Amino acid sequence: MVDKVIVRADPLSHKPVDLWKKYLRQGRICEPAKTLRLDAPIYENKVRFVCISDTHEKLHEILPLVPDGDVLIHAGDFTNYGDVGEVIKFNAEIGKLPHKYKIVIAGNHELGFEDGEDMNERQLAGLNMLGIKKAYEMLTNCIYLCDQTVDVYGLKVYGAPWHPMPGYSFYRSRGQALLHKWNLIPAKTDVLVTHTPPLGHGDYNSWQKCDGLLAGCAELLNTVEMRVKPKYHVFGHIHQMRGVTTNGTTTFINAAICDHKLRSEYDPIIFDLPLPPGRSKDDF
Ligand SMILES: *[C@@H]1O[C@H](CO)[C@@H](O)[C@H](O)[C@H]1NC(C)=O
Ligand SMILES: [Mn+2]
Repeated sequence: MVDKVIVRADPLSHKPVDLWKKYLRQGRICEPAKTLRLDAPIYENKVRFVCISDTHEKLHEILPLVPDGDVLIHAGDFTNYGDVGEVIKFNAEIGKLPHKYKIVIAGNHELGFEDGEDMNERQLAGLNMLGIKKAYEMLTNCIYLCDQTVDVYGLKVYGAPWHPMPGYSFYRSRGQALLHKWNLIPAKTDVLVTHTPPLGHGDYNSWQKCDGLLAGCAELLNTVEMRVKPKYHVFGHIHQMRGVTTNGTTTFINAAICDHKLRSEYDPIIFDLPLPPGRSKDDF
């Protein structure tokens, strides 16, 4: 029997810059990686994933630029404040895209999406007027994941919104509190979707000083590298670091669409995963 890997909170995780330097000395890797061109042909035996994140109410501006594919992933921050009107607008816009599966997680800007969180009067008034409890229940044109897995074409996609940025929805402190959330990710995950980057990949944040410039989560990196080992890890959050990196095994995708001034600036990022052997897309 194989022992279950247990990831421990790193005592240095509240000092991301020092910790990342230590990890690099210990042989951790972050290198730029290649991506498919957006016009790459789609194959019958491969599932095409199309990744976007941080559209911040600008999805309508990029709708014509989102390439076709089998699975669309949105890694959070589709609104600015989680307002009911913004959510309704996003739901209508994502409904126009052709992908068979559209997977969405929340980001720190989806205020009010966290169960049990204090909502402001305005949010509560808006929701009560509509006679619903939670804004995410209005996401009828996509699959909303919060600490959940969805099976697409026999591949397991897991989504989680947690991040270490205080003062927003889904905030948890670095160390044990975030690790507690990452411990919910099943080991057999093929594609991991989080809002926050892991430490060291697509997380250099020149616009925020509180974390000493590296915004990513060490416990998430350790969970990815030591226990879950997904083929792809998709995230956003640090807009200006949009791009693709690898540690040699897992590919890390920061799929931000907006830049730091919330202009829709960057292209979607795509990748393919082989269909499980003996299956065809029509089986699903
Ligand atoms: C990269 O991540 C994989 C998990 O997918 C892990 O097994 C491997 O050790 C990591 N590589 C490095 C250099 O840390
Ligand atoms: Mn954002």
